[in-house]
Amino acid sequence: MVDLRSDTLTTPTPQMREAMASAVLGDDVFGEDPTTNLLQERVAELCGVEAALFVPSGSMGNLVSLRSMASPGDEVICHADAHIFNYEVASLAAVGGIQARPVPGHWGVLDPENIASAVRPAFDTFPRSTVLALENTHNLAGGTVYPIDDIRAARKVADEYGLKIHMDGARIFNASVASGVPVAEYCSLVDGLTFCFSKGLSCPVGSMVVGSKEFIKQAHRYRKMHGGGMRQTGVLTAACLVALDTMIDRLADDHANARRLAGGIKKISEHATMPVNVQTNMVLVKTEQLGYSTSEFVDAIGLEGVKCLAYQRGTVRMVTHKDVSTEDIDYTLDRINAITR
Ligand code: TLP
Repeated sequence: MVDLRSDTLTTPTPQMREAMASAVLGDDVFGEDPTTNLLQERVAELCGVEAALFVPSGSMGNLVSLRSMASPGDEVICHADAHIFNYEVASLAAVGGIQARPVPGHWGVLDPENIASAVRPAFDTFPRSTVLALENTHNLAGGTVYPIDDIRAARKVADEYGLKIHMDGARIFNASVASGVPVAEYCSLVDGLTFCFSKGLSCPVGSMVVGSKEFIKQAHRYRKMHGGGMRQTGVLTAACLVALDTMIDRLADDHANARRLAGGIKKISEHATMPVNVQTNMVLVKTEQLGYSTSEFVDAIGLEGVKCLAYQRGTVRMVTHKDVSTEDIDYTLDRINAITR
């Protein structure tokens, strides 16, 4: 079975399991878990920020970050395809009382002009525009990297209109490995960033929120409010420490496999995928080009032992990760070729 549905499917490495078993533990709600404290210090240093906070999931990381930056009645400007707008059960609105203001973008990137025109005038009738949310890499766009110059341009607009910037960097290490831009440089351009250990970095659980001390103090409070205050978290953060040492550089292998997959699919059907936009570990495939609707394709390739996910707009998503080898990619290509109509 080749499982390309998501990099969240990755299971911890033997080294992670060993570290988890022998982790020194304490009660993290008291701030006394030494392993978690060490992880938070190491992450803050790596990101070049004042503080970092371990949270159970990327969704909670985004929610506590945005609640820390915006109040009920405020508006968060984001890409219309943003994960926070499409895949987080409307938590911003339902839990935070915060409205999303989706704006169109191109391959995950927002035009500064579109950001500026989404900012509300300062008049009591309107919601207050307080935050700009960017996603890097951009999931629905197919794992595209937000170019650093575009982030700088967004920062300029944000400063002009007094907006804070939140970055949903669930896969920020994929972005960094692909672009060569250090994670600290991304962090230096935003007010807060969330990233996940539970995706390509292969940890079983956990995400981080990073930023200033003041911001993390707020996020810490919201984490507790949302039931995310956990006790002996060292059993989880021990795996994250191993991930920092062992799982970042190897993401380049996942990216190479994604390019191999996209290149191979293009040979099978010219317009089924766009290798030029395969920048990290995701490949979007237009199944009609292979003679199938998305659900038919998922079923047909599933019978061949390859799992993928039906996505938006007639596409399926295939994600490479540490449990997918180059041989698995070649097997997948062979099977796609065999079933193409
Ligand atoms: N994304 C999942 C699904 O929800 C689609 C996946 O398989 O890709 N931000 C981004 C950009 C994400 O891709 C995800 C997860 C999250 C946030 C939420 O992370 P979790 O699942 O830890 O809450």
